[in-house]
Amino acid sequence: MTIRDYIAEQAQAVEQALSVIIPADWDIPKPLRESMMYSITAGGKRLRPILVLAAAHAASGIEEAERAAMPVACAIELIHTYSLVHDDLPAMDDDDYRRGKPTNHKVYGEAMAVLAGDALLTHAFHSVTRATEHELVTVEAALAITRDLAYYAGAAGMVGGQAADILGEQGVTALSDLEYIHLHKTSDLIAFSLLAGGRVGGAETQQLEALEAFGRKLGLAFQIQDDILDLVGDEQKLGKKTNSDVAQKKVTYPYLLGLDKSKELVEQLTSEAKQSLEIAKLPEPARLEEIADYLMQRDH
Ligand code: GRG
Repeated sequence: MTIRDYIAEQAQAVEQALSVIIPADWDIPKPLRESMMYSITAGGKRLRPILVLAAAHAASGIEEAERAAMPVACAIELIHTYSLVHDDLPAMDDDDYRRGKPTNHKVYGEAMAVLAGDALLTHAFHSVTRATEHELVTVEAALAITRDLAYYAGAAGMVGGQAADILGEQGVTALSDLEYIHLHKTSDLIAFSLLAGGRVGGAETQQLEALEAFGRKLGLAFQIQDDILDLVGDEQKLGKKTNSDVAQKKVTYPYLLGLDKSKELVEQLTSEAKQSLEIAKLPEPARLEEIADYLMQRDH
């Protein structure tokens, strides 16, 4: 199977799991449930959950580990989705479109969008606990994943990166400031995905460290590629407006380094990421390596 087909197949499995992630028998106000489901089912590449599944398989050498990892894969997509809903709010990036559709607050109003984001975030932790229903996932692994999720998605992770971004707006001039923002805002959820997949797959401590490093570098490469696509990408394919960074006077890698150097950096980071993966010596690392190459060449 080609990597494109693999990604498409895994994305479909994730979509299926997400479509029933909120229990049908929970008594939830209708607009809140609708607002949550609107963003959960709005599409997206499902990159982070696919990385969880691929890492679980790579670390265990067992395909069944993908099924065991699905609740954790859904959890990271719930966190990612909440972050997008909140990021699009007028108090933050004030965007009208996301994933090719009107943003959550444009459809359900600001208050419901805030609450839908809150509920998606909370539900992620519920989903992690359900991973223990599969015999491959120990309670210890689920506990470690819960702790990691709180760390990588929280104040020292993605939320911290977003705060640094807002605090530094237009004041960022050093590459190191920009790197801090990207490492936390983007890389942390990707690093978590690799780490969590590794935990489901029973990876050893050193393998977990190498997987985390793989994710961190891959995440940085992914974000720089995102900045590049904002300048030279296709609006149709991206599902959002291009040149938004320029319009918002955002300091990005292409702004600080130029387009060519930024492209070189994406290649360099991808290569470094793959070196970290090699160090992990996983039983079946091929798909993870292919995903790294695929992301470097992505156009959306
Ligand atoms: C509001 C706490 C809080 C955090 C917001 C996600 C985020 C942090 C901001 C969104 C803006 C942005 C460009 C963030 C960097 C991460 C990133 C590249 C998000 C887009 O991820 P994709 O491309 O999106 O995986 P899809 O739609 O494919 O899931």
